[in-house]
Amino acid sequence: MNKLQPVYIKNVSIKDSFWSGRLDINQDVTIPYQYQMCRKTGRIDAFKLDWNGTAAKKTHIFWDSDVGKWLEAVAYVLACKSDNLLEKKADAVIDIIAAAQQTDGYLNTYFTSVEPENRWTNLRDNHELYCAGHLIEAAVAYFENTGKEKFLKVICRYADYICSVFGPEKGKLKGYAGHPEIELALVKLYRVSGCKKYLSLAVYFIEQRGNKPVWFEKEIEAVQDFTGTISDKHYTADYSYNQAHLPVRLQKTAEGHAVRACYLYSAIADIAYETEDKSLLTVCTNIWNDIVSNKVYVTGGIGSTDYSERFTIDGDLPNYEAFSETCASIALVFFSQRMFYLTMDSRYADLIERALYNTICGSVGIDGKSFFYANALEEWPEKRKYQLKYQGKKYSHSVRQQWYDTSCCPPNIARLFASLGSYIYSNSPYMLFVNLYISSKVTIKVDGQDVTLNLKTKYPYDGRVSVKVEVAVPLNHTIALRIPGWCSRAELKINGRKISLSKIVKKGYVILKRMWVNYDHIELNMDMPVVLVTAHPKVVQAAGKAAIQKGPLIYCLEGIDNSRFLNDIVIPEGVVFKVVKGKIISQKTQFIHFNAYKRLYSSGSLYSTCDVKLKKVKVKAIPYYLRANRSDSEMLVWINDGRTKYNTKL
Ligand code: FUB
Ligand code: ZN
Repeated sequence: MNKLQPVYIKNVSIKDSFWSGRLDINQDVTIPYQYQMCRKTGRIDAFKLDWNGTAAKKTHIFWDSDVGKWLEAVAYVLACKSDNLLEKKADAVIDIIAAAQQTDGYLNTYFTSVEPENRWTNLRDNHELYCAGHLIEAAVAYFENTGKEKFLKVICRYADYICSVFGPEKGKLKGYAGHPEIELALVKLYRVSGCKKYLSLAVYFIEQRGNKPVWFEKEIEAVQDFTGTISDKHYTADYSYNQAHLPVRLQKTAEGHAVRACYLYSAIADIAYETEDKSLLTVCTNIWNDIVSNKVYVTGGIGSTDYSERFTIDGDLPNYEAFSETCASIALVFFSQRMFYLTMDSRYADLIERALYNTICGSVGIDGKSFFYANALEEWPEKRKYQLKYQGKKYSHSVRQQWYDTSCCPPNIARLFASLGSYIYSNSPYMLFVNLYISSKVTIKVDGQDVTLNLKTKYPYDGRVSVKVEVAVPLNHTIALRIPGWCSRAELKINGRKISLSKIVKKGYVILKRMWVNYDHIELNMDMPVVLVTAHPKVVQAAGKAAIQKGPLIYCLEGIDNSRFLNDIVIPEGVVFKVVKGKIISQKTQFIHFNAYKRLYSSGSLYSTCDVKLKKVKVKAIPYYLRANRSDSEMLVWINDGRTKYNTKL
């Protein structure tokens, strides 16, 4: 199998007009703030295992995972910049975690303090293996990026214990996690330690999943008074909520809880990578194709319904009710990145870019400490407030919050942003890929020789990219630059000489094979006009509508910039878009202005048979990722498309 290797964060330094500010906020505001929240809510102290039986201090079955994600984020930050204060905090947290490890290696706050008798009895709901997975990911990242071994040693002991509990051998449990995560973590642990049993256990978990009778049914039989932690509504039909409805090798479509699903698919791709099992790659390809053909928002969100936070039927992508959990988009990035390593196909990087610049960037406020859990494509604040009042909920997942009871998304954003450097380039012995256009410098070894790429761009607002190649001695190598799916016209020059792209674009990459000499200069110029995107008729909630896109960015309308009732705005035939530089709070951006029509409803009554009249209005659109930073406001991505290309006369 021809496969790519990741480029480590340590080798990439980012200095970018779009990203640097965000990454600084991530390091200086988000990560310290999340530490405080983990402290304040008891998530860190829970590892002290001093629960006294009262509601106070009682840990929760997912809490360990939040601390794990936070530590992982810190590890990536420390790879790029030293930060003594942060490192000290992380080391202190690791000390507390290490002290919580049981003599047999077990390490879980809830099932040590609160329900020790129920260890491994409810894999379906109890998140024990999920929490273990996040601690493993954190320990691997901490070792790789700081060189410190303590956490990794603790975690290897825990993983060894898990290997002694689960597996095909006689006397071991034949179960697997209700919430996948451990599988991809075990592959990471195998890669860093070289210890094969971790990979074998990941493979075992994947191969066991969905075999009949489903393990979770055995759990219910085993415990007479089994009461699932999560309401049984998730399980009425089958085990698709947990992706256990079929053996993994027979799965062809993305099903169930979207985060669980994409963590699982990421692990299947990892195993395909490690074992070179092409049939597992086919499973992943089919599922990924199902997502992009049927189940993804134009903003890169997935898992469209809040009913079980899951994938639903093809094309069911509601706007106001969109669930589109932040973690699900992040998991989709993980899955797509792995698919890219296996295929070198730009479609995967295109989806990473769509999810990253729209749903994920938009899920955190400019302040760095307010987060969307659910990412709607249409907003109606009064309705949200009304729903909240009568649903008896504390907050809405579709309104940015500083923290959540289930706070999986905030630290997931922190770790993804902190690891951004690892998504820009990838490498193989034959080719160096540039995937994301982010101003940065990378140094990679090719045939024992250092090659540095110095990339400069104002992406995502401008399609011009400059890459300078630095080599000590001339080097025969291939550099591949992605031509994003959104780009319909691009031009390329090397050292000022135009190169025709027609014969050198393969699977979405311009393939440049030559003898590179020091300071060779590649210039890629991608046209980035404003375009209107329409949806396949199966996306019923976007019927007759269009979304505004410029480069990788999807735009939206907000009430604060436009008059009320955004749903009455109609994009006219021959619409002309004007791109205007501006700012939203501290963020420099580009607005899109255009003249449009709006329905003029002159009747005073709720319904009327009068002819519909239109009035001219000026409309302003902002990038979707900047929404909801100025006030609660009406918001809309899909706008009525009034371009009359059809002859509608009967
Ligand atoms: O169950 C743990 C996390 O909480 C999941 O990954 C999220 O989707 C939320 O359900
Ligand atoms: Zn989440």
